[in-house]
Amino acid sequence: MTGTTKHIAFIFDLDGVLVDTARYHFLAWQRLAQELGIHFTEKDNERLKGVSRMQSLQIILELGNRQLPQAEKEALATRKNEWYVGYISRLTPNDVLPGVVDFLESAREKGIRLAVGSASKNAMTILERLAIKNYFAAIITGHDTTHAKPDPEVFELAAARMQVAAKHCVVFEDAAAGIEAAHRAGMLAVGIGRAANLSQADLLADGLHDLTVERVLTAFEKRFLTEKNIKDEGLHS
Ligand code: B16
Ligand code: MG
Repeated sequence: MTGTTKHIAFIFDLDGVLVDTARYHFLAWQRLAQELGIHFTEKDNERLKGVSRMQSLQIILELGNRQLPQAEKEALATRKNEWYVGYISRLTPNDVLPGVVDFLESAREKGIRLAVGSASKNAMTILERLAIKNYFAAIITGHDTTHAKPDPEVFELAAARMQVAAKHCVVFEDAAAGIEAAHRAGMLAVGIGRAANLSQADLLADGLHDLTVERVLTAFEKRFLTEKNIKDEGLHS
């Protein structure tokens, strides 16, 4: 894309896009499942990606055919989270996924606004541990939303905070529910990872190391902008 891109925003999911915290979620959930006598595998863990904490617990309880009162479920989710917080306290800037910092730098140089849209209530801590928090003009976490992906709330909120129109936002997501949320918000969706369930994405890449900002902007132009509205909306200077 030529000209400036100051009215465009990139919104990144956290787990699976900027950092791989899924293995820590797995370790903590597995520990809880073991205590409950429920068999829980890495394959089962795939179903928890992008899913909220309470929904994740519900999936595990269903695997074990168990029903528990709400208060007990909340206590279990809190226990799991304490273990998880212990694991992520060991994160360092070396845990940022390959290509992320270069990609963020390149986008920032082009004047693109950057945000995080994550289901995690631990997102702020994780971004601080990774030392990448300052790249983002908006950080929306599980504390800010009431509806989980595929509801578009998290991405709509990110766009509103940045004062960028939804149609000018691009979402980077590793979970099918996140791709659906992006589309429901009227945003372009870039699928990150190899999962077969990302087939709805507008563009696919193994990771940000496998992508350039230019390639994303080309897909963005193709999808959303005709030559006419590029001129009308002043996206090019
Ligand atoms: P927490 P994302 C999601 O992060 C994880 O993929 C998912 O496995 C987790 O259950 C969810 O956050 C909630 O996390 O327990 O820390 O609030 O992919 O939306 O960045
Ligand atoms: Mg994710």
